[in-house]
Amino acid sequence: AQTYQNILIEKKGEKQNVGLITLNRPKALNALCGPLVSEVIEALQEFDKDDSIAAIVLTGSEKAFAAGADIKEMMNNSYSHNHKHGFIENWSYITKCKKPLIAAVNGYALGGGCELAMMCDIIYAGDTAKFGQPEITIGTIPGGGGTQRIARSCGKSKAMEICLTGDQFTAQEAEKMGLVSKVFPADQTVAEAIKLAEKIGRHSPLITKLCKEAVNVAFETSLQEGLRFEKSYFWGTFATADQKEGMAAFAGKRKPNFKNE
Ligand code: CO8
Repeated sequence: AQTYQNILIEKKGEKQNVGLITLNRPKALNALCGPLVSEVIEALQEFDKDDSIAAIVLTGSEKAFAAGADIKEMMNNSYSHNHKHGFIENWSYITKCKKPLIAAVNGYALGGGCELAMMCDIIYAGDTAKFGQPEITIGTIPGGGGTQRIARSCGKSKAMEICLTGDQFTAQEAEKMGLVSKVFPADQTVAEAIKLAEKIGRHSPLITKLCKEAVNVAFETSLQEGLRFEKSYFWGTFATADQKEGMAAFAGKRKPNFKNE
């Protein structure tokens, strides 16, 4: 198995079908240095390829999901360096994962940490979680999707308030504004995220991937184009064995046995 310096990798759940990635750089509150992000991308790609894995959970510690991009690592970057090396462009690989990716957020999710959570498909938060985009307070702006993803999920006023003040906000506020889907006592966040992954994992892996892709299209196209995309995938599911199995199981009053085909 691969050995990592900044993350831990486990298989969880009754069927060991949930991939768990734990950010593990406690000295820097899981600040997202280059090597850490590369390891997250590699681990995600491994789990995405692994047929025994149905869904993936990404978490940090109880103190910090991640306190942002690594300020000390980037503070002396120049514009031309960032441009030449595509600084943090590799982050977008995280959004290329085909399997459901759930963030289980406890503690600080600031700057790049908040953006990393928002790259995931579903966010579960512990009741002590603190979100925020503090980049403005250190003379920069969000660079990992913060200005765009908050605007799309919470609207203009919230996005402006969060990005222009840099103020932290609580898990409860994040739930109210639609950024996170559920809040739990902090010591249960990861277990609940694993349970959610297991529930999703009972469905056809193939159909699950199509469904995830269809929802994501909602954030990238007009409504008409999105509806057309949805319809083509919906029709397309009827070319799969798992659609035949799912509907036959319903009609036969039995549990489906999906084959990922
Ligand atoms: N980068 C580097 N080191 C950090 C970071 C960080 N973002 N956050 C914390 N650390 C380090 C501290 O320097 C400290 O190290 P040391 O012990 O060597 O001094 C250690 O972690 C512990 O931190 P604190 O002593 O500050 O812990 P506190 O509990 O007092 O405070 C806070 C916790 C409030 C989270 C505080 O650490 C803080 O404000 N951190 C910075 C938060 C921030 O501004 N984040 C935004 C960074 S900018 C960004 O993310 C840009 C995104 C760009 C795109 C992202 C794609 C990757």
